[in-house]
Amino acid sequence: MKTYQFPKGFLWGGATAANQMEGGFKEGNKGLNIADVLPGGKERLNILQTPGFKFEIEDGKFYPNHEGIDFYHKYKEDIALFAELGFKVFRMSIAWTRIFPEGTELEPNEEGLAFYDRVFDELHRYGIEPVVTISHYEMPVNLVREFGGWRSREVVHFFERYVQAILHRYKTKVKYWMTFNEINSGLEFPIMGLGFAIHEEADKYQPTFQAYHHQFLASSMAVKLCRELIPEAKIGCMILYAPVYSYDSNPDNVLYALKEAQLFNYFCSDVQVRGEYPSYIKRYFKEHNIQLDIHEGDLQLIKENTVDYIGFSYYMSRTEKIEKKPEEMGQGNILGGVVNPFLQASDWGWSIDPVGLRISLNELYDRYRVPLFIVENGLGAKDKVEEDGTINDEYRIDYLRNHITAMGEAIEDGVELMGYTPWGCIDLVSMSTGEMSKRYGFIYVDRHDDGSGTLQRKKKKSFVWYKEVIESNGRNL
Ligand code: BGP
Repeated sequence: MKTYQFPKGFLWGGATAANQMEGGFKEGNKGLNIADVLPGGKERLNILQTPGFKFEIEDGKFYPNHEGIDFYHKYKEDIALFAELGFKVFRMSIAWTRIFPEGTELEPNEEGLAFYDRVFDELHRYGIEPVVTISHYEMPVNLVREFGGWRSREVVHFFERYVQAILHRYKTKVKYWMTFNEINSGLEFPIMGLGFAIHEEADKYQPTFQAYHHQFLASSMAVKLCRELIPEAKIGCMILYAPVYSYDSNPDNVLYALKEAQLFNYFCSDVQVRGEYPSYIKRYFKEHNIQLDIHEGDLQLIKENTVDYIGFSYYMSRTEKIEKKPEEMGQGNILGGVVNPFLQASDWGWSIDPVGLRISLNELYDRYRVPLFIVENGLGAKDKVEEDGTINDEYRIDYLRNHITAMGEAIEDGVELMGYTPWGCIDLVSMSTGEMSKRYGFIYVDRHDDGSGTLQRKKKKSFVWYKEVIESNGRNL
């Protein structure tokens, strides 16, 4: 088998998000965030994709994110396992609501700040660098209710206060930052990314793009503050990237795929990396009657504060044609598109396409010429614990091996790749289903969809394999 040469100092690790793992949803004065008020199961996907959802907690309902996997209390045990895997970095997010429970306070919550101090110190004890997402689907519910989420320009100021507080506090502890998780996903899941209390069909245009303008300002502000406070740090954007293939060589379909890619894959990173609104979006704005409210100085702020690197998630590719027949659509494929006859799919209908990762790396690097960081990738699967207690997740090893091979090839293509943090390195609550049974981890957590389980951690077969991958810097796959 061919072996690959990964750069010296390559950032191998794993990725998580506060709302999907911490639990302790009311501990340490934490306020409620969006994920805290979402149920699990089929209901969740409906909510994410349907207009009109109101954020309230219903008594007696089970909310999986409330307890997560209890990282809030078990972080020492988990970090020891990450250290055993040999992680160089650990991607996590800070829950905004631990620092500013309602989002609007003038002073940060000391208990929240102290929790992340403990986590960062524990990581450093093992020489693991944290990679911190500032906002990962964790907007305070209060800002959603009172301000309509990112529709309101006022939220930029609350966010700035939050960013000030964490950059200041952790300036000696965190070298790698990212602003908004999968910023472009708001085009698919406005509730998670943009914090819309109500999302009517008409909101797809004017309010959505106005909210994006506010997020771009907030992101640029974070970059600016980061450069001032921690000049040696690197701060990136984070996008959900899925290369868009045309279903066939019909030029109309090819053009359609290109337009979909411009809007979904590139619009946000064009602004955050190139520092200006792209030319193609002007026509889109005109056709959908979108007129952004842009204040003096906004465009300059965006221009002067572009990101250092692109963090992105890669799970699947997408195949598009203009006229889609219902029988051509994939089951549960959250990004839409039609089934690609050349690809297999996961149990959740996400196409499995390692070559697509090499394509993505080439496309992104050609376009932007800034370092890339794969901060999410992996296979969601139902794992079985055997009678002898082992978990033989060969399918996950195959998936990851093929994707790491694609990374090796892309590096030979000339792509500058900083690191790789597979998603859900420890099993956690799924974002789209709100369930535990869609697992990604090297570490199994005994926790089930109905909330039962001991929360005990167990190493899967992939644990041993990934440890060896890191130890050999990607040579032994
Ligand atoms: C990304 C999100 C993560 C994560 C992952 C897997 O979109 O950034 O939060 O959950 O997808 O998705 P899921 O949990 O739905 O399988």
